[in-house]
Amino acid sequence: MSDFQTWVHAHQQRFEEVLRELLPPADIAPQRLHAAMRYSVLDGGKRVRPLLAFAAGELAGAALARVNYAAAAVEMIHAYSLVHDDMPCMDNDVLRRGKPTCHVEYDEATALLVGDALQSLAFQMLSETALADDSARQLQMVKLLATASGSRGMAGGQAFDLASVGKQLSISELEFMHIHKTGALIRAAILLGAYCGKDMTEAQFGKLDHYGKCVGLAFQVVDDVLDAEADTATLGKTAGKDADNDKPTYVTLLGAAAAKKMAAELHAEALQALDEFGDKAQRLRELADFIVMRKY
Ligand code: GRG
Repeated sequence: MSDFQTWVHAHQQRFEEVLRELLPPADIAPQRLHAAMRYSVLDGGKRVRPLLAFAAGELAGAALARVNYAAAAVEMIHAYSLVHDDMPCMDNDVLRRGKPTCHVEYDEATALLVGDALQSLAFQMLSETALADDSARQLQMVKLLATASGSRGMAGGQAFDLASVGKQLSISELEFMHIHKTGALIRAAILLGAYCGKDMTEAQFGKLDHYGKCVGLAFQVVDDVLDAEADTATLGKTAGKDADNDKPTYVTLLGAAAAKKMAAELHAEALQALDEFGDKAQRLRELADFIVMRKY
């Protein structure tokens, strides 16, 4: 295993325990809802957003105990979005993270509540202990996650996505959609990790944010390529859904080769944004490599 793989593996395992502790126990009422929340968050997923938060936290010299809460908040928002996205009123999918989707394993009403409750819990995570050196910064963190996940972020991107089915979008419209639907939360994960640490200059936060914008979009471009080229068993979710649902993607708009080239360009731009940080940004560089080269 490379040093990076060891780092990823150690954080994934450690973070799983953090999530187990932070989620409500399944034997406390309402048991079924709590069990469904744990089912949807635990034992699955690459944990890319938490890993980005941990790497940005390392860069900013943040205490791990703080970043745990910020990363958990982001992962809970992400898990809620997947649960809702899979429901019959949206993407209507039966497989997620290699297991039946929440509404299939439980029922639709429970899946709806799982998303609602995870969203609330995310904001509890960001507000119940001190995560930043001053309260103004922590308030900014709460606002950042709210904006990134709301109608001007992820939920708005999802609305745009639902409205785009069967339509021909321009590249800039597709980019707008994905910067919101997928990119906003990835970008927030990075800044939240960094905000847990020592103050950086606004220019440095700007560089980190630009890195986040590039890897967030690259993540989606690669997702489009994988949806078209990988198989269901490898992805742990249904492959080929975009074409089946007549959704515009980077592959349908540009073709697979140009989409891969775009991912490579975004990767290079992301690395460039980290230039001034030196060795401290090594994990962020490696995560950018992983996001672009991933196979699932
Ligand atoms: C329902 C408000 C609301 C939003 C849904 C994120 C999202 C918005 C929908 C998910 C649909 C989708 C497949 C988007 C493509 C990119 C993406 C977010 C993939 C899933 O993220 P991964 O690959 O998943 O990080 P894991 O399971 O590894 O955490």
